[in-house]
Amino acid sequence: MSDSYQPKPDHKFTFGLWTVGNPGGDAFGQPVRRKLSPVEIVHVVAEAGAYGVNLHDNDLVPIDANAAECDRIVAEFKRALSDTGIVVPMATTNLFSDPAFKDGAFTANDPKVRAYALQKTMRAIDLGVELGAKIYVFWGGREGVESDAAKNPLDAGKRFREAINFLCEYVRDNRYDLKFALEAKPNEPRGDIYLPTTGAMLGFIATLDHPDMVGVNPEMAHEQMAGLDFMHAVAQAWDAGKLFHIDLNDQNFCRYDQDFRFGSHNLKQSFFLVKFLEDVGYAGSRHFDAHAYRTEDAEGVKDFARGCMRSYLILKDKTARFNADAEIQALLKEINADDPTVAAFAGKYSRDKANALKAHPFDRIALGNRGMRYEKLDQLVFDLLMGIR
Ligand code: GLT
Ligand code: MN
Ligand code: MN
Repeated sequence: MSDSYQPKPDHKFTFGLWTVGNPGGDAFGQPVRRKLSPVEIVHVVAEAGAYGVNLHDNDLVPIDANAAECDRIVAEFKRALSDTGIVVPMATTNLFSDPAFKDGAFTANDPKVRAYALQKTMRAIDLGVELGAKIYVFWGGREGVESDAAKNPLDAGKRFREAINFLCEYVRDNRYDLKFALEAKPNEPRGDIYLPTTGAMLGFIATLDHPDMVGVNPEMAHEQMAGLDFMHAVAQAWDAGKLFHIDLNDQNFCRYDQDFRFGSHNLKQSFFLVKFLEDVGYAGSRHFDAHAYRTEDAEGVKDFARGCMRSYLILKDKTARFNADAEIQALLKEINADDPTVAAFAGKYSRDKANALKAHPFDRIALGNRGMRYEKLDQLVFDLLMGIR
């Protein structure tokens, strides 16, 4: 593999313990790979050249571990971090695996489950902060329904809001340097999950007591499951100042949660996403929330991890080529050219401006006849991505 695509810590590439550690079980079949310990995963990720690992509380500490076991596991894990230089930029809570959460966590109908979810999350926040995390993700995989007879979405929304408000206060009270990032998903494992898209999350954040502490963690495959353009969701989050974290992966549109290697499926969408992140100067983690195909062994897992980062770096290189390509840039300039005959109408409203615009003659037929040259532009992008230019 070419050296120019070698990952470095500055690239901020991270993997979840649950991603590289995924043993390949699915709804129809057993695991196919040995379960790696958190310490082993840290070494795999470090050898692949990543910057960090992210974790759920129970990726590291089993849900039924006692205090002494917990201390031992955390100490061993910290040693692996310091041996390798791997950091933990993000942490989260597993509020979906245990049967206690079968009807949700913060939105569960049983108030004891809701209280337990808060307790588990406060403890997991303490652990994440201890490990150095600055971002705390909330993915509510069980926060939904199969039947709307079971739960009123207004109640669910109120409960979710109360939980996030409570936890924001907990972080403030403890003076933790921690921000929250909400991750949307349309369905799976619930039939329908509340707040199913990044756009829905952004609307919800505005209703919180401390909206400044809360942003989003958009996941590529989750928007694609809903048939949406991921880069547009990311752009809206960026515009709102809410792109606190990002989950990169890939998948076929409108299917189950495939979590494929980044760059493995939708080449152009992946390119425009990388281009967006690089052009705006997104400085957060590039987290790969994906896993190796079930066909792979331990070596295939390494191929998967290296492949995610390599594809990102290749697409970053393509971004630089796109931005430096004289023909593409000339075409973009032509497409976006200002028109002095209407320049006076742009920008802020004034009554004079509105009156002048209302009186302005437009050649509607000519507007409709203009060719936009997008076919040519898009083919240039294709040629560039294929290495022809
Ligand atoms: C789970 C889910 C991911 C979330 C993780 C964080 S866990 O694997 O599919 O999209 O980001 O809870
Ligand atoms: Mn996913
Ligand atoms: Mn995710």
